Amino acid sequence: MAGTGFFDGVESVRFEGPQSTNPLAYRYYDRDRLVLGKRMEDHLRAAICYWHNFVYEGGDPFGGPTFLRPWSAGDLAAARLKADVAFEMFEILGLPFFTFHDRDIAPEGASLGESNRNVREIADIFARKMETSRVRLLWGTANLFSNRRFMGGAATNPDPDVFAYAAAQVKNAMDVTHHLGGANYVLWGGREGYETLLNTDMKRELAQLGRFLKLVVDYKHKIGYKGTILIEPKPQEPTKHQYDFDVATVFGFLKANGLENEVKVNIEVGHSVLAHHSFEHEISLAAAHGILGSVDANRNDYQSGWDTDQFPNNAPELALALHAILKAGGLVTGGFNFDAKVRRQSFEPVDLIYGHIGGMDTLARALIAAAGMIKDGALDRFVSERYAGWDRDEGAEMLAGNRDFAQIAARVEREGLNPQPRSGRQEYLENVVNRYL
Ligand code: XUL
Ligand code: CO
Repeated sequence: MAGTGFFDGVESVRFEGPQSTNPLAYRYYDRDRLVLGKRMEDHLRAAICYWHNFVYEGGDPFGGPTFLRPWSAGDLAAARLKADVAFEMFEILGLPFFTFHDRDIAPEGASLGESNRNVREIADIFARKMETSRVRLLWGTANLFSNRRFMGGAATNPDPDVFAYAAAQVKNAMDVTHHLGGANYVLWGGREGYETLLNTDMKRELAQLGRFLKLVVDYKHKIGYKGTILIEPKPQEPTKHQYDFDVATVFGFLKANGLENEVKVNIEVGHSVLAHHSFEHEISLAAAHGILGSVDANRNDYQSGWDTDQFPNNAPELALALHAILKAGGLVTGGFNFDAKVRRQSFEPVDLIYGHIGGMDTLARALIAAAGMIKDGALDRFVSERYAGWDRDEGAEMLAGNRDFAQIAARVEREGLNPQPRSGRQEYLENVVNRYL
């Protein structure tokens, strides 16, 4: 493979089947395989992220970079090299999408104007490369958390000039996402929260955040952007408390601002864990509220208490989430973005490839298992029978609001109602799930 030579010796990764021992092949991810009548690639819509692969250099709080990438100079020439390497990696992995923050792809300039020009210059390179590549943009976003100007928040900053700066930066990132045909635009409130209530007016900050989101939605319509606006919930880190804590909090916030039909959620596995929810809980709640948008696929260490962004490798766990996604009708504009990074000691280019192969095979196995559960129907049948009473007679009348307390009480006495408990059958259902794993 000609090009930068960064991935020298690594061939395109192909599907070879479960019996393959080739570490550079997919064993389960077979993009054209039909699952419930839809291609695997179209179910999963997997994306490779820019930041963990091409920006993260292996640093941790105790030590600096270990990866020593050839683009670490951080200037525009380095950004061009990074773009070349990125598209080589997209080609090798054969995944259909990528994602980025504005600051991932191009260096910050001396002014916002210069920064925006840098972003657009690299985005133009992307556009040219996309003419000959299959890869598409799943989503773009703006980094409103790394620069020190955002230390006190972006939209929720006490200084309105920071709000304005953030708006100008997001405008440019939305323009670029639109230009590249991005299927979604993401807002993760990196520092939209507080460190201490002693210096914080929470009421004002929530109003500012609501105003900012309305400006984003207005601008989307103004430029005719058809993609989905997504909020990515996270309960903490970097701030002690983030306002977009979890799906329930984000839904309440959207309702309060009348935006529940305009904005959906991008749910990250590790963020769910940090909020003390299971990933499938967050998926199911978003689906119940009609705001399931997209997924940031990764896994969190269950002991660490921070966001470890590891590659997914637990198919049984993910199968329950995939089951919830399939039940909800699947992802539409969304997909599975690998918001995952290799560990600090995995400094060789091939490690980036291994990470994604493992992640894809895990997603594929989870999808196959979930499709089996859907086909079998035992889980769905049990649940619909469990609630069947609400679909008819007095159950339906009560739910529709056609009975008041007095009428309900009168009927209970008249009919001598004495409801008997029924088993929740948890163990039976867990055994059904295990048939497919
Ligand atoms: C941070 C995180 C971000 C968002 C995009 O925890 O998940 O990378 O996905 O800003
Ligand atoms: Co994320």
